[in-house]
Amino acid sequence: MPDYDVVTCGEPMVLFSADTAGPLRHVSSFRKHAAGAEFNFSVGLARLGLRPGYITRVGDDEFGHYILACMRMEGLDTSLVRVDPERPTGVYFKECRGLGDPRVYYYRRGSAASALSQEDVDPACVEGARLVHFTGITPVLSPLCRNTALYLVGLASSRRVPLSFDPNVRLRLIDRNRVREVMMPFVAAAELLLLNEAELELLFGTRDPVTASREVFGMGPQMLVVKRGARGAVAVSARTGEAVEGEAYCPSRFVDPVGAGDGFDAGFVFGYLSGWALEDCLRLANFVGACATTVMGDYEGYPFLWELEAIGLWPRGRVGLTGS
Ligand code: KDG
Repeated sequence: MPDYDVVTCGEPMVLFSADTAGPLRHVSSFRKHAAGAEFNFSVGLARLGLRPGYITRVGDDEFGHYILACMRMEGLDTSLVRVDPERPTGVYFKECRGLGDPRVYYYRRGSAASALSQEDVDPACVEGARLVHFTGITPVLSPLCRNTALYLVGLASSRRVPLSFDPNVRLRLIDRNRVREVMMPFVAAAELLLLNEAELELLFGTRDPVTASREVFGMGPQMLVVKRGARGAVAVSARTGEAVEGEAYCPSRFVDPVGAGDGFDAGFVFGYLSGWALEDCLRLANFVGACATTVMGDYEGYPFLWELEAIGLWPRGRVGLTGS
């Protein structure tokens, strides 16, 4: 098994994005992509030169093989992926109404990934890893997935591998009233908590990062990062108590916001693990997030390391984990 820098676990899906705007009942052509929060995050890291380990399951169907092919194309290792002969690969559709965020329709109940179990997790995969990353999507896929997620969190903690967590609340998958109960064990286990303002309010009753940070730091995390979309992001560190703001990066073309949050997480985690200053972590995170919005797919727009160097986004005098 290769050594991974970051290990994550979640459901990849085939995404069909509508080619034309309007309710899906009137859309007759779609574009096929691969997607899934942890899948996107893994691609974001791999494009920056890290080695993510992505634990998942796909069906032994055309879509499962498509996901595997996309992983290989992005340089992701596939040895932690199980192919399930019985259950199908999950699918989701993206509708574009031009009325705020696109609407999504999931066809994932009973999917191969919803049966992710402890047997799918080789404990050796976290040996030597620098971080385990989770989103709150995995624990709400099924009770089995929730246990698997908790098992992986336990493995990380017993091996002193820090955890980053993004609740990524999907109200189509979880009742608003259950969000706190399901997410808090992951929040408490995390060193790094990344979330948007709506999630901050759901979990901590405020949209203000500094106010929330008091409760957050009391629970365990050492770093709170709040994503504010077009208003950039704020990071608060428990060590200094200081809030550092990072401006949003304004792309010259905006197509679709889905995937921006996962790209942001990948950019921030990359800088964090490289020991960069918070300003630089936020700058990279905002940039990767912005790149996601320039295309219809979730991750295809994420930047490659050489592009960051070419446009001078690489912090002066800093090296990344890869030493490039
Ligand atoms: O963050 C992007 C994800 O929302 C998308 O890829 C689909 O994983 C997904 C989900 O569960 O919503």
